[in-house]
Amino acid sequence: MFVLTLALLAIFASVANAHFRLLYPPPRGDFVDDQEPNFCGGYNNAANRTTFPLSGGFFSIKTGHPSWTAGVLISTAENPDTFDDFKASGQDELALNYFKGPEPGAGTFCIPLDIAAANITDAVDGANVTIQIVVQATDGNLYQCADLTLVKDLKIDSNVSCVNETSATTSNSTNSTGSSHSGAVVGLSASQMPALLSAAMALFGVAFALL
Ligand SMILES: *[C@@H]1O[C@H](CO)[C@@H](O)[C@H](O)[C@H]1NC(C)=O
Ligand SMILES: *[C@@H]1O[C@H](CO)[C@@H](O)[C@H](O)[C@H]1NC(C)=O
Ligand SMILES: *[C@@H]1O[C@H](CO)[C@@H](O)[C@H](O)[C@H]1NC(C)=O
Ligand SMILES: *[C@@H]1O[C@H](CO)[C@@H](O)[C@H](O)[C@H]1NC(C)=O
Ligand SMILES: *[C@@H]1O[C@H](CO)[C@@H](O)[C@H](O)[C@H]1NC(C)=O
Ligand SMILES: *[C@@H]1O[C@H](CO)[C@@H](O)[C@H](O)[C@H]1NC(C)=O
Ligand SMILES: *[C@@H]1O[C@H](CO)[C@@H](O)[C@H](O)[C@H]1NC(C)=O
Ligand SMILES: [Cu+2]
Repeated sequence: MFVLTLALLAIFASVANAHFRLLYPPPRGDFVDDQEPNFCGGYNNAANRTTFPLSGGFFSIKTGHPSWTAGVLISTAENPDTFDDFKASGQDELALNYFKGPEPGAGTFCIPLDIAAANITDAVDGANVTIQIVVQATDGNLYQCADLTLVKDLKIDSNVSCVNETSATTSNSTNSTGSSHSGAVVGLSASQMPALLSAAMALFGVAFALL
C-alpha cells in the first residue's frame, strides 16, 4: 500500500509539472519537465541555430498554467551557459519585458517578439544570439532557450503556426477536459494516459481500503 501511494504521488507530481513548452523557435533540446526550473530548461550548450527576424518576429508557447507572466531574456554571447550571460552591467537584458499572460492562460500563445525594438547592443543583422523565455507561474520561474541567427527583413516561414488558442476558445464545458494547473490538457503524452488511469483506479482502491 505504501509503495502504491508513492507511485501515485510520483505520477501526480509528474502530471503537475506540465509547465510550458516552447513551440517556436525550436528550443535547445527535447522538453524535460523536471529540468524546466533550471537555466535554459536544463540545456547548457548552444544547439542548432534558427534564422530569426531581427524585427517583427514571434515566439509560440503552450502552457498548462491558467495564470502566468512571461518575459524574454537575450544574450549576445556565442554560447551562453549562465544567467550572467543574459545580463549587461548587472541588469537582465530583456528582448521583451515581462507581461501578464491572458486569462485563462492554459493553451497555446503566439507572442510578438521585435528584437530590434529592444535596442540590445550587438543584437544586429547576422548576429548569433540566444533568447531565454521565462514563464513565471505558481511553481516559480521556468526556462526554455532557443539559439538564433538574426536576419534583417526575414519573414518567418508561413508553415510555422502562430495562433492563440485556449481551452475557452477551442472547446467549452460540454467537452472541456479542464484546464487547471494539473496540465492534464497540455503536455500529457499518450503513454502517460494509461498510467494516469490506473493511478485514478488505484486511488479508488485506496479510498475503499480506508473505509
Ligand atoms: C542539428 O542539425 C544537425 C544537422 O542538420 C542534425 O543532425 C542534428 O540532429 C541537429 N541537432 C539537434 C539537437 O536538433
Ligand atoms: C496572443 O496573445 C498574446 C498575449 O495576450 C498577444 O500578445 C498576441 O498578440 C496574441 N497573438 C495573436 C496571434 O493573436
Ligand atoms: C530604442 O532606441 C530608440 C532610438 O534611440 C528609442 O526611440 C526607443 O525608445 C528605444 N527603445 C527602448 C525599448 O529603449
Ligand atoms: C554563428 O553560428 C554559426 C553556427 O553555429 C557559426 O557557423 C558562425 O560562425 C557564427 N557566427 C558568428 C559571427 O560567430
Ligand atoms: C516549413 O517549410 C520549410 C521549407 O520551406 C521546411 O524546411 C520546414 O521543414 C517546414 N516546417 C514545417 C514545420 O513543416
Ligand atoms: C469538442 O472539441 C472539439 C475539438 O477538440 C471540437 O471540434 C468540438 O466542436 C467540441 N465540441 C463541443 C460540443 O464543444
Ligand atoms: C458550447 O458548445 C455548445 C454546443 O456545441 C454551443 O452551442 C455553445 O455555443 C458553445 N459555447 C461556447 C461558449 O463556445
Ligand atoms: Cu508548472
